[in-house]
Amino acid sequence: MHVTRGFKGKRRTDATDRARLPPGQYLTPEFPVLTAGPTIHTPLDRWKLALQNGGSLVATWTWAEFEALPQTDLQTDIHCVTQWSKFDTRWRGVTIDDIFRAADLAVPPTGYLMAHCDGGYTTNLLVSDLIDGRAMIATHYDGLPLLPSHGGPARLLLPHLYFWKSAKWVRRLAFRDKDDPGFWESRGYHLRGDPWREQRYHGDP
Ligand SMILES: Nc1nc2c(c(=O)[nH]1)N[C@H]1C(S)=C(S)[C@@H](COP(=O)(O)O)O[C@H]1N2
Ligand SMILES: [Mo]
Repeated sequence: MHVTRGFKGKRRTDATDRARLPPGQYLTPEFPVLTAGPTIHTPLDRWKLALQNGGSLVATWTWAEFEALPQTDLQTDIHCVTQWSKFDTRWRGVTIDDIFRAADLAVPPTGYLMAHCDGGYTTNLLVSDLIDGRAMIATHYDGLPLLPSHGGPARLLLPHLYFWKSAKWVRRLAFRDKDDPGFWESRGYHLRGDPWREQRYHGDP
């Protein structure tokens, strides 16, 4: 647990904080909003999540169907490539494992996937970065429905990669044969974006 009260507790927390911060990051209590373009407002009765393989549809969920999938709570640190990190953010949603399970996908058909969002944002992902409890589609933050500014009604959450990978207003996950770059990745950012390896820009190791 994280101790934030009292002088001794504060000093101990500071040392712990540094160890929890990836290289080049600073800690903020704020929750900045970063969007390339306007905030999207999608009514729930028009919301659907689609899982695709190439051109073909594997599965879709309406909002009601999606809400009926197993729900998982996750408390985690998040790290933006613009150098802010935020500790102990609390999310609720459906893990990608449970989404694949609901689609009867015992074995993912490829190793790559593109996330597509309302508004046109995309990000490329390795399937291995999405499974085994690493990622979810989050619908709640801090016990409340996710605000539109933070990607509500539903966003991807892969906290172990830089936050640009956590696509807001996600609507479609599409398996692909190769790791084609998404929105930021085709504008000079790293294809994977591991904050602990400081994979910020194209060409970083
Ligand atoms: N659809 C969409 N998702 C997005 C973005 C975006 O512009 N559009 N920005 C990304 C970036 S760069 C970051 S740092 C986070 C910011 O999430 P937040 O606004 O909830 O902090 O969302 C990511 N997901
Ligand atoms: Mo970002």
